[in-house]
Amino acid sequence: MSSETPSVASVSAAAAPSREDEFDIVIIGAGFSGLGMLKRARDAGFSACVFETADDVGGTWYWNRYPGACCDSESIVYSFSFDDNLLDEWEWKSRYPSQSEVLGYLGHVADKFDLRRDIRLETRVTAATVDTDSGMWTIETDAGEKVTSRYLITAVGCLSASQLPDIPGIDSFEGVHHHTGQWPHEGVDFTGQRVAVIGTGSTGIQIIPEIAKEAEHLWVFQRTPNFSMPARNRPLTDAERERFKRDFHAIREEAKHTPTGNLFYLDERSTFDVDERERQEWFKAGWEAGGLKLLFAGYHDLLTNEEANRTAADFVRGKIAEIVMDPATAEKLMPRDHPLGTKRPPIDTGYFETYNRPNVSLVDLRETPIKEITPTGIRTAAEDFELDAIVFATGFDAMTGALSKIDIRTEDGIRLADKWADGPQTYLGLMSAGFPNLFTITGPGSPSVLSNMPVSIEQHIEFIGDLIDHLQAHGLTRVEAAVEAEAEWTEFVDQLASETLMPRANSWYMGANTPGKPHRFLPYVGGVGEYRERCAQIAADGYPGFTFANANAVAEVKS
Ligand code: NA7
Repeated sequence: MSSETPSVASVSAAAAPSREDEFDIVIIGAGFSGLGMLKRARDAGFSACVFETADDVGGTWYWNRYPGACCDSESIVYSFSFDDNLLDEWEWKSRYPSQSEVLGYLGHVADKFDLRRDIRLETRVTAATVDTDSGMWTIETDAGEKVTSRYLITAVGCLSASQLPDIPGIDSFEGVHHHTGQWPHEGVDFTGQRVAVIGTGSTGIQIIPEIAKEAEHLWVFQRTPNFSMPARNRPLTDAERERFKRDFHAIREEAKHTPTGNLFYLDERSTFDVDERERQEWFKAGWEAGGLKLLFAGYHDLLTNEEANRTAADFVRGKIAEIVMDPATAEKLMPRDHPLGTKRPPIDTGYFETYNRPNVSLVDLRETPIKEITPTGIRTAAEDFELDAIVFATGFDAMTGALSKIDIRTEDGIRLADKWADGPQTYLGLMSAGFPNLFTITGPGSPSVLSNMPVSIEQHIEFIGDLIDHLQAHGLTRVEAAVEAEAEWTEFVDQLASETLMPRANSWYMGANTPGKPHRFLPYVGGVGEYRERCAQIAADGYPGFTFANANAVAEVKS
């Protein structure tokens, strides 16, 4: 949008509230998505405002500052790609960036592009109501503000609504207790303390080795053992850093078209195309390379064929048996109730080795469930544990949790949360019928959490930005997902997932970790590259599946 073009809000405004109460675009959240979207909106000449609950930018990297917090995508692909200067001046230190490094990067992005002036920190959006005829949104905050906006874009993150477990007595504990997703800025000193960690997902697997170094004793309360693979994190060499800068665009272009947005390609061979010896060598090479290579650059049928999956799962179980010295503990740490990769696969630094420490014990909650939390500790079916601190690494209401915390509704009182009561319904994970001019960056039904997030986030930002430009260029102000397109997409997302092993686990991908949530596979398994091509084709074809209307919402047109 050129600077001469009147803003969409000024075109449609009936009364004339003060400028700061009326925007072309309101964005919720100032993490990767919100910062990138703000930059894109501003570059296109739109007035935009970001609301952010925290007192600084960073999103998930602001909140998850627990010891050991680290990204599990490699730094070379974990960044914005829209600005060459940004690329040139930023130096990633390690193969996988730590939480503080990513947070520093996002702060730098906000400063470099002067984004902060359009971000209202410490302000939670509580409600957003759309006039379905015009598509205009009214947004309310906990600061008592009320603003209007032509477009509302949620950039709330897929894993931001942290969840405490529903354990009796949880409020009675008198010691130190924190959820990893809301870690105190000043840190927590566990030196000489008796500590419990509940949860062995990606977060638990990162924090457990760190706490074990400080605590007098650490008890890990495990409900489901997890397949974890060594990250093999290390400092980047100068030569690597130089190569990354030199070849960045080619590398990024490549990542955009892979299944996961990382530099992984599935092997063309099936698991049983090769003999046992070759297969073992291949798994070993993946394990030694570190990260998720074994799975995402492995045989192409690992996530679709149960027997194939079992070969890789057996390999990882064998590694657990090799690393953990006590056979009984090793056995308890071996996942047997879900195929490899069907829960979010963690990568770790010394996770299984931690159980060889004399100050670490594993409590298997399948054998001895937690009965209650008491003022002094945790009571299981077998034992009382006296504790100074409890760490809840118990995860998030994933993909829909942060959205459902906002009262998103139409003026007629139809709530998005009610519409999604049996599972989210979206077109491309981007829009939901009945809620015009609302976009959900990395929403349910998009590749999102099955991918390297910045690659997926940038693709959504580009798609949404181009779609809004398209509206502007055609004198249109209202866009909505068509009901039929949404139904087809939702069905397609389900169908694709059902062709894989992914729905076999009680995972947060399935909503299974949140009491009362319907069990539906939430992200799109078709892959980042394939999804990108679909979206590009839809844009090239004039956006079939979306319906458009002009400024006065009189004539609905299909582009
Ligand atoms: P996850 O992956 O949801 O892991 C949460 C863990 O907490 C998992 O082991 C759960 O066991 C466990 N949990 C949850 N509730 C309970 C109760 N009530 N009792 C015992 N154990 C419980 O969250 P993370 O924070 O580790 O990771 C989330 C994502 O953030 C991660 O994948 C990255 O993408 C970043 P369960 O498996 O449900 O039996």
